[in-house]
Amino acid sequence: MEHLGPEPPRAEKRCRILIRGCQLPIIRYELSIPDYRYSMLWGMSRWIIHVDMDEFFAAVERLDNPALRGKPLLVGGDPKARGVVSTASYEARAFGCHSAMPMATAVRRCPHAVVLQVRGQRYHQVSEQVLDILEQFSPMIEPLSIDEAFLDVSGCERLLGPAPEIGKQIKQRIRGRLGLTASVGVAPNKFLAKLASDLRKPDGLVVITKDHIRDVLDPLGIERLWGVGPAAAKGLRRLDIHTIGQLRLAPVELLRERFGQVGDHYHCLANGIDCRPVVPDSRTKSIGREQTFAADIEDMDELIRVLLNQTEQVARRLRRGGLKARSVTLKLRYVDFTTITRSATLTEPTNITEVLWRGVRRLLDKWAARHRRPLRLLGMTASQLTGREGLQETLFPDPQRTGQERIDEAMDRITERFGDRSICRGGTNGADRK
Ligand code: TTP
Ligand code: MG
Repeated sequence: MEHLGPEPPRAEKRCRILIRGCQLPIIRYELSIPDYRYSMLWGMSRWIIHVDMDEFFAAVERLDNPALRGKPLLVGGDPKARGVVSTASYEARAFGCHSAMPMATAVRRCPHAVVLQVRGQRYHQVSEQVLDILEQFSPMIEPLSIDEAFLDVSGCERLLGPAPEIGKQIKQRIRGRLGLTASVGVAPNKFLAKLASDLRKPDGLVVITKDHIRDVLDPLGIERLWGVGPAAAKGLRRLDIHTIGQLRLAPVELLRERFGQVGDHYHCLANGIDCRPVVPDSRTKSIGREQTFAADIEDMDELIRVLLNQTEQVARRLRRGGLKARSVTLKLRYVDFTTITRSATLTEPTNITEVLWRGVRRLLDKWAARHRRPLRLLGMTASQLTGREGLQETLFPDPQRTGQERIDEAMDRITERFGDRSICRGGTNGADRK
């Protein structure tokens, strides 16, 4: 773990600010910040973690084929069809290959590289597994792209330990459960956390504490500021501003004059201030799992085992996100790639494994009775999601249902502690069950 910079002198002042009628002690930093709100939010002492998987597509390819270990990999489009590089492994980067470069150029630079096609579905599957792990640490997760996410772990310390320790645990769990490495940044806000995760790639863990912000930021080039693209960087250089330190010292009026409101934003970022909250992915409309089989499957016991396992994972994900689903969908793909879906609406929204399973199992049985054929893909999705707050509690709770909830809780605890494969229901190890 790396803490950056020496202890600088603290320039802060404690004051009291009235927020919605309650007095909160707030530390206001003595900076020339145009908007007072920034210092208010800053005083609230958040801990944000940014997780970014290392050489993601290439790492997944290596995971699935250990013979690729140590070899330079280029994952992307066909060099003959003007394809571009999606990921260059670190071995290939040593030869000057990088993302978004024409594959033909990359192959010229590193002729002995293994060129692999993008397998989007597989990367999404692993991405989901990473999110599953992150959800074990905080419900406040904002996925940014296929291989990175923010977590707000403020307030999790009592349960999980200090934020840097949580960052370390996240890395360990991703490595232990998935065999992949992630770079993690831990800091008081999103901008600094994202910057931190990028400072010691691969397999890094960088913590930026409030006291070290200037030491970390000042020497960095302005292009490291989140949101400063090539055009803005050019504009700043024209003002003779090349480093974040120089930007911090530039008069905010000058920045405002040159860049409008964005000038204020640059000024705040250069001072290490970013009050943007972590926004959990509220766009989630459904949660699903699917599996493409290496060899087509017709055997019902086997299909039931796969489907029950998927249902357990989906139900667990719902419970962790505080969500309930009103409908379930079964997805089936035949050998000739024809894909069909079958949906059912449940009597009430639920995240109980048993109830979701009954719904999806009924759909599978109905399909099997009339159309049973070998399958190359099987999947299930829970949709029409509702948060807990939108649901009415039943006046007289069904005793069987609360029993099932207790079973789910116990299984979730075991899974969280020992991993996905540590415990399974009767049906998932071959026995049929209705
Ligand atoms: P990145 O996190 O930017 O890159 P990376 O994970 O390959 O490498 P690093 O160790 O530096 O984080 O992007 C994540 C994935 O997104 C990457 O593996 C492939 C995909 N991607 C593209 O398809 N095209 C692109 O131009 C970039 C930058 C990424
Ligand atoms: Mg990455």
